[in-house]
Amino acid sequence: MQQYDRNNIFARIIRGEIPSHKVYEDTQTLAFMDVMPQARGHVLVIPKCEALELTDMPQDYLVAVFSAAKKIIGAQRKVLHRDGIVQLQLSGEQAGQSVFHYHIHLIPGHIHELGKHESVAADQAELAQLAAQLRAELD
Ligand code: DGP
Repeated sequence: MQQYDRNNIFARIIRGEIPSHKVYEDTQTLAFMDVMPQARGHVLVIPKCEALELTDMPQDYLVAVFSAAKKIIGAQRKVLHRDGIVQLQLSGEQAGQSVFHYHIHLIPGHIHELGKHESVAADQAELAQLAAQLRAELD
C-alpha cells in the first residue's frame, strides 16, 4: 500500500506553500480551481486531513467534503449557466489518480466529452476570475 506523502501538491496547497485560486474553505475542507481543467469552471474539493483516497477517508470528513461539493455545484450552475456537473473521484493509480490526496472533481461538462486533463496550466487570470465569481455566489 502506498503511504500518504505529506509533501504532495494538495497538502502543500492546504498549508499555503503553493498558491491556488480558492473557491471555498471551512475547518475541514478546501475547494479551488483545477489548474489543468477538463472544462471551464473545473473545481477540486479536498479534505484537510491525510487521506490518500476514498478508503482512507474518515466519516466526518466525507460528510464535510460532500457538503462543500453540494454548495459548490450550486454556485457552478449559476456562474456557468449549466445544470450538468460531472462529479468524479479516482481512487488509485490504476484508476488514473495522479495526486495522492483525496479529491473530488466537479467538472461542468458531459462525461463523454471529457478527455484527459490538460498538460499545461490554464490562463491564471481566467482561473482567478472564475474563482472570484464562484466565491461571490457562495457568500
Ligand atoms: P487526479 O488525476 O484525479 O489525481 O487529479 C489531479 C488533478 O489535480 C488534475 O486534474 C490536475 C490537478 N492539479 C495538479 N497539480 C495541481 C496544482 O498544483 N494546482 C491545482 N490547482 N491543480 C492541480
